[in-house]
Amino acid sequence: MKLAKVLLSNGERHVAIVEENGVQLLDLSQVDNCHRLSDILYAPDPIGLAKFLIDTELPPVPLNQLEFLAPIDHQEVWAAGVTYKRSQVARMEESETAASHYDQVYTADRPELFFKATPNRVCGPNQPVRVRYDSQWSVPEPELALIVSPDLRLVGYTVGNDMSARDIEGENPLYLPQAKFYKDCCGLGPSVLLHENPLEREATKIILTIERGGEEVFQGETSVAEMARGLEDLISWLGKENDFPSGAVLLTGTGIVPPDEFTLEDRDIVSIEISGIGTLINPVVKDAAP
Ligand code: DO4
Ligand code: MG
Repeated sequence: MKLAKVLLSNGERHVAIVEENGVQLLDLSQVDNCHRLSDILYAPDPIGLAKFLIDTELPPVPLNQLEFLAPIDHQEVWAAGVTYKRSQVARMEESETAASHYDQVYTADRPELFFKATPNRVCGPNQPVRVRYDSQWSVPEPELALIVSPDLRLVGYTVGNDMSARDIEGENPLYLPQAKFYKDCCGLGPSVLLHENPLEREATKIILTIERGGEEVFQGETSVAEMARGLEDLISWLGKENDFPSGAVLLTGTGIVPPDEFTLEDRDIVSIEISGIGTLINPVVKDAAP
């Protein structure tokens, strides 16, 4: 089952079950203390609860009569890095001085984890993700995103984009927060696939496509099987000496990095497809330097 936050043409926002051709709106007021999407995601039986909440008064809404919003409430967004060989190689090329750090973290027991975004910095489907005006070398990072409950259960999956300024990170690894954390730095959506069975990692393909002026300028593909770490293992590191009263979203690292000569430009279109989970499409915005 997939759940989403949607905006209807009359301006109403709802939580909904996503079906083949439309969404079924939910009436959260039927249950005490159920106010938002994450209250359903963190429930002991999210599928049973979502079915119970179906608003039988309302017919399904066709997909062309709504917008999907980022499937986030009050969660912090965190990210893991250098979890795929391709990312390790790309980072080592980015910075000669820091190469050994990336090399070591790829095989170390402790993963690289960093704070990625607050909800106000997250873009939903079709909202512009941003390239910093002070970066001349930026890329999208297409990543499987895990929805983690306050008690550190993996409850769902969505598509994530960890926008990254490679020149800023490459200049000095201490600049990582500036390379990664800024306004509109993260894409999430369009919906959350509830975690029912373990993910089939080989079959879960991630495809990144970038278009410029109607032409494809990059396409790359990987699968979650290429990731060198376990999903539950990443969550358990995230939870060490940390509390997430609102839960967390954890991006799991990129396995696709465009060639070094590639940088995103204003008005590029980034499309990230993860099989079985969804396709997240965002235009890119880059302002002129003030
Ligand atoms: O070390 C830098 C960040 C790595 C990252 O974001 C990734 O591998 O996806
Ligand atoms: Mg990343």
